[in-house]
Amino acid sequence: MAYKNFSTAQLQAIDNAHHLHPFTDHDELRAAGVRVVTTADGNYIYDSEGNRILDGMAGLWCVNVGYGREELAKAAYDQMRELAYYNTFFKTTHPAVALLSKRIAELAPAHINQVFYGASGSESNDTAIRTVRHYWALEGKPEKHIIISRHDAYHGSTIAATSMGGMGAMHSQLGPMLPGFVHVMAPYAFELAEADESDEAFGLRAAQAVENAILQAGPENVAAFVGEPIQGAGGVKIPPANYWAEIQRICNKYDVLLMVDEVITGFGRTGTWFACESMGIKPDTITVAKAITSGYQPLSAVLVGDRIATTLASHGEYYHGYTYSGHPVACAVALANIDIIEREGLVERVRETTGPYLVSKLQETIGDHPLVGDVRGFGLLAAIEIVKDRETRERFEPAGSAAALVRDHSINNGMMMRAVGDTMILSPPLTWTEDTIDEAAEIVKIALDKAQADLTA
Ligand code: PXG
Repeated sequence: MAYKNFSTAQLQAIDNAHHLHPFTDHDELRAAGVRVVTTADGNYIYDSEGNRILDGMAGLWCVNVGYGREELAKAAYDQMRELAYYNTFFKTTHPAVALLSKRIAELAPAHINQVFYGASGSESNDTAIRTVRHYWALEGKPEKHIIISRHDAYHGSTIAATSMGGMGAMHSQLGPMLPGFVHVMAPYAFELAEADESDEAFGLRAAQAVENAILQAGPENVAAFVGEPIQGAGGVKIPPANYWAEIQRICNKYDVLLMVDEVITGFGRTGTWFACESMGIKPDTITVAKAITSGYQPLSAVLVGDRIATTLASHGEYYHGYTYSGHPVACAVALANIDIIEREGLVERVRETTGPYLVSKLQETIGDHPLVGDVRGFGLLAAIEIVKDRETRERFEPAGSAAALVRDHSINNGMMMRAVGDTMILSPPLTWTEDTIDEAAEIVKIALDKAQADLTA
C-alpha cells in the first residue's frame, strides 16, 4: 500500500493540514495526535504504531461480520470487472440490485416488498421524509406533512436529517431548522422516569407524549412518527417493553404513518434481522444503511411498505433519486454480506447466545462498580451509565468528562468503546463470541478502575 512509505508523524501532519474530520474538535485532535488506523482483521483494528485494538463499536456501528472478509472483497472485485456502474433511471436495472431487493423483501416483514436505495443513512432518511410526504399528497392530503420525532434521536447529518433528529448540539449549528418536525421526550427511563414510576407506567407516559403532539398539531396535519427502535447515537436508550406497541396503537388511531430508522439495528444487531420484529411493530418505512454491507461499501435503503408502495407505483413519476441509487458494487457486496450473516447464523447467535451473555457478563463484572449507575443491553447493543453517586444518579462535572476518561482508558488498554455524554456504549461485530465478551468485560473493568483512580486522586 502507498501509505507504507509514510511515517506516522508524516501522515498525522498531512492529515492535520488537509483533512476536516466529521464530529471533531480539531484543537483537541491536534493535541492528542490523530490515530492512524492502517489494517483490521476479524474483531480487531491495528494502528500505524502496531497497537491491536478490540473494536467494541464495529467501526461506527456497522461492521457486523467483522473485518478482512475475502468474500466481500471478491464480490466487489468481480462486480467492478463485470459492471462497475450503471444507473437505474433509464428504464434499466442490473442483476445485483434486482436480486438484493428480492433478498431484502424476503428478510423484511411480510408487508414490505419494495426497496429504494441511497448511499448513506442520512440520504435514505431524506428519501423516507420525501416519500411519506409525497404519499400523503398523492392520497389527496398534502396538509399531512408534520413528522413527530424525539429528543436525542439521530437520523443523520444532512439538513433534513438533522432537523428530524433530536440532537440539540446539532440544531444549534443548523441555522433555521427545516419546518415540519416536532420533537417529544425520549423513552429514557434512567434519567426521565420518576422515582416511584414503574417501567410500564414510564413506557405509557413516553408514548403518551407522541399522542399529545399529534393532538396539538392536529392529526390532519401529521404525516408520520419516526424513531429508532433503540436510540443508538443518543446513548443506546432502550424503551420499556410496552412502548412500541403503544406507539403503533396511537399511529393507527390517528392514521399517522410509522417510520422506523434501523440504520443501527438492521441486519441482526438486536437478534432479529430487523428490530421492528423484536418490538412487534409494523412500520410503513424502514431506513437501513451501515450493516447492509457491514460497512464494506456505502449503501443505504428505504424499505417501503405495501401501503405507500402501491400508491407510489401508480401515480406517475416520483421526481427523486440519486446517481448511486442501487450502485452495483455496493449491492453485490450487500448480497455477499447477507450470505455470510445467514451462513454463520449470526442473527440467531446474537439472539440466543451472545446478546444475553453480553449484558449478563457486564452486569457480573462491573454491575456493582462505584462508577456504574446502570448496565443495560439488547442484542449486541449495550450501555453503561457513569455516575458519581449510584443512589442519587448524580453525574460528575463537567458533563461527559468522566465517561471520556473511561473511554480513553479503554482505548489505551486495548478496546474501542464510545462515550455518549456520560453513557458508555458497546456495539461490537456480531462475530464476537463469549470469549471475546469476557475479554471486553475485563477491559471495561480496568478502564473503570483507572477512571475512578483519576477521579478520586
Ligand atoms: N440513522 C441512524 C439511526 C444512525 O445511527 C444515521 C441515520 C445516518 O447515517 P449516515 O450513513 O448518513 O451516517 C445514523 C448514523 C455516533 C455516530 O457518533 C452515529 C452515526 C453516524 C455518525 C456518528 O455514534 N449513525
